[in-house]
Amino acid sequence: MKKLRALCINPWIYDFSAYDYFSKPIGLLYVAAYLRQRGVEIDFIDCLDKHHPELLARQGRTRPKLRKFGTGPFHREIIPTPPMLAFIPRRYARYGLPEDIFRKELKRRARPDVVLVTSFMTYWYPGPQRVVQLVREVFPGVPVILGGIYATLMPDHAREVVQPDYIIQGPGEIQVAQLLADWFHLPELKENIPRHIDEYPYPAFDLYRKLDYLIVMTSRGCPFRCTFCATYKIDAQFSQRHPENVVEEILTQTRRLRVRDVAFYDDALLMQPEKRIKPILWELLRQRHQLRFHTPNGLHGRFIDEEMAYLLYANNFRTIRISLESVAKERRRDIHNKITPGEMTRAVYNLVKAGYQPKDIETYIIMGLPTQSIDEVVETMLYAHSLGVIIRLASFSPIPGTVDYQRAIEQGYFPADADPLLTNKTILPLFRTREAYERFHRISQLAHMLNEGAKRGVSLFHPSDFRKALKQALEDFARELEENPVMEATGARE
Ligand code: B12
Ligand code: SF4
Repeated sequence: MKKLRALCINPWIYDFSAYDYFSKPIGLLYVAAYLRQRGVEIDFIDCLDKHHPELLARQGRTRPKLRKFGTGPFHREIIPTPPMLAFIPRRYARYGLPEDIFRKELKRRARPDVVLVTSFMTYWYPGPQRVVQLVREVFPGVPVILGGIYATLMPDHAREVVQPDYIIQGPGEIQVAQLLADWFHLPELKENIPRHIDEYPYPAFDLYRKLDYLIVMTSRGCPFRCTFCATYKIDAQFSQRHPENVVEEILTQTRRLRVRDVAFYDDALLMQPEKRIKPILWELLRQRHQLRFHTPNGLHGRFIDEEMAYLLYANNFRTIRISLESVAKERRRDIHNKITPGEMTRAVYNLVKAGYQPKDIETYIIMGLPTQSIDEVVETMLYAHSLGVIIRLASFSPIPGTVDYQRAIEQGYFPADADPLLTNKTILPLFRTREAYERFHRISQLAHMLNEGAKRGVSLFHPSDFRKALKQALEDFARELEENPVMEATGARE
């Protein structure tokens, strides 16, 4: 019997900036592995593949530019900025393979039975939109299914703008298999439905010709409900895998795929530590591996006790990011007190005791929330800096269905029918002015200065001096703008 052939595609990123910081479409790779296990023939194009031979040839390179731990820049092509984003003095680009290489990739394939396209950030929808257009040109009549985060959060928008034949919201493995079973009369695709995430096959990272790092998930979803976060809309349940299964995946996949770096994508990696992550880390330690681990998504610092800190250090966790978000009391209520300043201090203390230097630890601080003052952001930055850790400012991106999205609309910050492009984190979506962009840009510069100090083990400012300096800088800037409006129109910045 002829096998069903599915072509899986990870689209380009359209944005002001993008960097391969442990970025892989693990959701699509889970779906691909699940279908493959049930007999579907899988083909794969990743528009963000940095190792594509033709791309490398064009760049005159034999290997992509790689920085630390396999991360590195994507290939970039400047494109016209969408008019609604024109007030941002930066260049807009498509990141990933040049379009003609992607087109060739499509053309050199036999016609698939179905095309599966994933999606990530809501404001990256031009990526899936363009992919679907090109797929339709090359394979007219082949059904296209869109899944992933944008499709889940904004299905109506996706239906209208991307126009796939079908949209799947939420976890895709079982849903897509059932759909294909019905479309192609393949009842076997509906058999052996897993009841737990441990029963899913490992994501199909082997579809890459070359891999620089592996992504692993020990859980799906998150038990918290922070007001700015959409995780509960993407995967309503919080489920964790069995520790043995996770260790087995890490060891076999890294060996098979020859990678040394492993990043976790979990939203709540440290949750229920005694039952989950600690047994995983003890077992990994016992295996005397040579791996390096990374947690680009923020960790819950509350769970970093002495034992956890020891296990992270001993297992060679090289990227440690803790979500602090804000030290303001009322904000902490919104994030369900997932960490208090005291707990953050204790986490850093334990990590340093285990062997890290404060500068090895990074912390996420959120900015640009509805009603959030600059003072709140600065206070939080100063607090983090006083611990000697590196500040990572995360600008708020309003996500449909979240409390903060609703608040932003009700308080008049954001139009209810806004184009998702206006949720781009770079533009400070609630303000959407060049002036707000410049103001926050200054705060980012200050964070950069503090970080330069922290990297040298120096606390750059005494808090009260710093506060004064910051206020002065902002006032000076506002005055300059008033006195010299020409500034507004100049200085296109990268
Ligand atoms: C890991 C992660 C990151 C990583 C990077 C990941 C990457 N690929 O580049 C890091 C930490 C760097 C990151 C950064 C940011 N992130 Co982030 N991130 C996530 C996270 C935690 C996991 C995504 C993921 O891979 N999940 C795992 C897989 C298994 O799930 P999945 O992709 O949903 O796939 C399933 C289904 O969707 C479906 N599916 C997927 N594809 C397909 C395709 C088909 C055909 C089908 C049928 C089904 C299907 O099946 C899959 C398996 O069940 C999500 C939260 C979440 N829980 O989703 C936030 C999330 C995507 N991030 C978010 C945000 C806000 C950000 C930042 C803007 C934060 C900031 N302010 O700086 C930055 C922006 C980064 C940038 N480059 O611009 C938001 C999205 C906002 C938006 N507007 O869309 C999310 C939803 C979190 C939130 N706050 O609610 N992020
Ligand atoms: S803890 Fe993190 S993943 Fe969980 S709801 Fe809050 S922000 Fe989202």
